[in-house]
Amino acid sequence: MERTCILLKPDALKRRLAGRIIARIEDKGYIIADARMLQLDEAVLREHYSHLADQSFFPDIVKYMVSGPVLAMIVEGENAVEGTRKIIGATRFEDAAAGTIRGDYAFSTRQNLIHGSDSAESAEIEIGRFFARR
Ligand code: DAT
Ligand code: MG
Repeated sequence: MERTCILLKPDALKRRLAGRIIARIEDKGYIIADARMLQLDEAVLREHYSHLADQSFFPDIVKYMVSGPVLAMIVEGENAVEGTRKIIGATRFEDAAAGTIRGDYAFSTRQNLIHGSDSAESAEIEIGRFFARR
């Protein structure tokens, strides 16, 4: 059993895709172990996206990610980190295969609907970051 941290980003909620995205995660056999709506701020995004802080597009990511609430979830299952990233699809929306969440719904790389942790270690850090607050 492994845990991962999933965020449904502001565009997923604004476009009312949350139900369909969660259905794909559940259909694959994963369990939604916890969930909460969060309004993120720049400080937490600087931590969460520290690997991108030097990129020219970083301010745009922050602007987008604070534009509305996100739905943070703890998702559990065998190989949950790798398995959910397969369902999510590639970062660049042009590269995301049909049948993946980004491949089927995203039309922008910045606004690519969903975050999934990239390792079991980052999953635990992210769960601490988003589920210890408030
Ligand atoms: P992922 O979300 O697939 O783990 P990442 O961690 O490399 O990808 O990047 C985090 C987010 O930053 C990504 O979901 C969308 C945004 N992003 C990454 N590369 C980008 C780019 N070249 N242009 C615009 N946004 C980008
Ligand atoms: Mg990432």
